[in-house]
Amino acid sequence: MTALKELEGLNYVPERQVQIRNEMPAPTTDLEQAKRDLDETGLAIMRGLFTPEEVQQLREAALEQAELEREQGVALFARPELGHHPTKGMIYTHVGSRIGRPLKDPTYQVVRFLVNKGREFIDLAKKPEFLALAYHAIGEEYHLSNATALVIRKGAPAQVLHRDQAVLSFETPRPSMLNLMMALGPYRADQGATLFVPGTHHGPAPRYAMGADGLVEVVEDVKAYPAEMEAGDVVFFESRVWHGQGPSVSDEMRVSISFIYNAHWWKPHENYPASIPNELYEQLDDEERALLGFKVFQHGTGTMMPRDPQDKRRNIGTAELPFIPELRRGNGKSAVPLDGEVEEW
Ligand SMILES: O=C(O)CCC(=O)C(=O)O
Repeated sequence: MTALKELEGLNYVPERQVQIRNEMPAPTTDLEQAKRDLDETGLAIMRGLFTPEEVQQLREAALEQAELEREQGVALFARPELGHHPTKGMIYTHVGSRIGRPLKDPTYQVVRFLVNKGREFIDLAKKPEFLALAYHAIGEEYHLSNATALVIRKGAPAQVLHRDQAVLSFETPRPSMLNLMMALGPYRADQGATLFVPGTHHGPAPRYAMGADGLVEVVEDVKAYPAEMEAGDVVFFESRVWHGQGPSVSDEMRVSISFIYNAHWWKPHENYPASIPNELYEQLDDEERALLGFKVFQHGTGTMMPRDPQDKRRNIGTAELPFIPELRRGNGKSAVPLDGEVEEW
């Protein structure tokens, strides 16, 4: 008899038996090798995916956006010497994080929602090798969770080692997300190259304690290795492997783009169905909308309803819903049947 979980459509993915390696993988141009590295070490570095011109164009676009966000007082940045904001929370775990205009170059700046900030970033998120490794790691349907540019400058402290799926309080047999970091210039240890503890993707999660300086630190005494890369290299890492941004002591900026893809049932970091401008929505094809989380795969997770009778945003992969407001006799509001027609059965 066929086991229920093996029936078509139930997303049964057999677990892979892998030999865990506690060493950094070498950069590779071979996608199959990258898949093996990801399985065995929790990360993989790919080389040769981009021309120098492509890297330069992405770098210029990311840096121009970052500069204008600073100029226009809407930058998400950190300057550790500022300490905690008197009233507001931190951006991620970065001490001295602020939203506004930095009065001097911040040690950390993140440009979020890149998909709203240039067609080239959406095209980049569709790179076949990125999608192949996302599917390989996650093992089922997924969509984009996060698209950011990062600029790290001298004085940036090391980020606390963490797992990207740290919100889960239990171990998972597969990762819920695949993260990648593309180097848009040199990506050396002295510039804060991402640090990894290879082989930690098969658990347990790091434990944390408050250090003498009042900052959170990892209890385990582990060796973390920098993923040093050339411009255009990409490090892919699954959401269970321990990692964190390294400290920068260099006058040369570290510039990178990060994408996270997550399993279709995971709450994404960036809620694109709620956040992308109408103008962009209308330019996207169905494949792109699916990548941004508009597709409903199974069990109705992520179902949308029109926000007003004119709303054009729709799910893909499930029945379209009509606009239905609060209906009370005499409140003057009405529902709008689909296509203006009521089906009677
Ligand atoms: O910037 C990096 O090197 C790593 C970033 C990261 O892991 C994070 O922000 O969670």
